[in-house]
Amino acid sequence: MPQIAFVTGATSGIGEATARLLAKNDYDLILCGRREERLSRLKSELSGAVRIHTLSFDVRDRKAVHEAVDSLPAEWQQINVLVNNAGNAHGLDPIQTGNLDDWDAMMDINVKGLLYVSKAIIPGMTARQSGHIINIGSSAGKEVYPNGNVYCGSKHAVLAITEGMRIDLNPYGIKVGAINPGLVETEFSKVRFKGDPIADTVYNGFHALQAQDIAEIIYFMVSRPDHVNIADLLVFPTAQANSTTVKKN
Ligand code: NDP
Ligand code: 8X3
Repeated sequence: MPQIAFVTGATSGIGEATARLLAKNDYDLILCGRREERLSRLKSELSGAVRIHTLSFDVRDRKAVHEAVDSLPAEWQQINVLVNNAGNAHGLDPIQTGNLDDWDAMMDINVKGLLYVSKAIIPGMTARQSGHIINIGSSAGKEVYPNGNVYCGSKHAVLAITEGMRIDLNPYGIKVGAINPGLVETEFSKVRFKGDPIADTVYNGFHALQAQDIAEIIYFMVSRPDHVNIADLLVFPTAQANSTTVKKN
């Protein structure tokens, strides 16, 4: 029977690349995001050899998350893999001038949204005593950089929650791991800089990670044998040494 993967943030970037790669590797997919037209397009494109089910909800909305997961038809309920990927940075300001709406967005989406989705899906995994949860953290969850304050806080929280999940779900044989990427060229900077043209310059002058690079790591993680759990991965583009050191042409 094909495995079922539930991918949040599948409408662009890392989530979309992961959806494409898992589909190529015979996973049936539950794809989530707010932009319904993108979900429908992806569904038409990927359906065929594998089955695709789409769910449109905002991960900040606790009720919507639970209603979406509860709405899954019986044949979609045995979720083998959860990729908690939905998230973004909002703004890049010093703490003293930070925007409260940006702070709310980052904590509500990156931290609480991840928790709501996990809370809805984990009971099925504990009941079946199997499953694999992969949380997309960030190098910003391992170190703090100037003006990164709250985004870094949200990703440090993702890492702590990942470790907590791994401990608490250990008796159930559920694998839990995190991938913590550095700079990946996606729509991330467009969101962070809210349409400011500076977003187009972030990946200039060096070869940034691509969404496909992270998708390949996710596939590597889920394709390990049963006794192997990749718990925590930090991955940079070769040009990047840490959050503030990037070798540019
Ligand atoms: P993108 O902006 O390309 O993708 C973000 C995805 O998250 C979209 O599919 C978006 O879907 C979804 N999303 C955002 N907010 C919500 C919400 N409120 N409810 C539901 N879905 C939401 O960025 P990336 O692919 O780069 O980001 C994916 C993850 O990777 C994030 O967690 C990010 O923090 C992390 N990351 C990114 C790095 C980078 O440099 N790009 C580096 C390290 C980590 P929609 O708008 O349709 O809802
Ligand atoms: C995204 C990478 O360096 O913008 O998590 O924080 S960074």
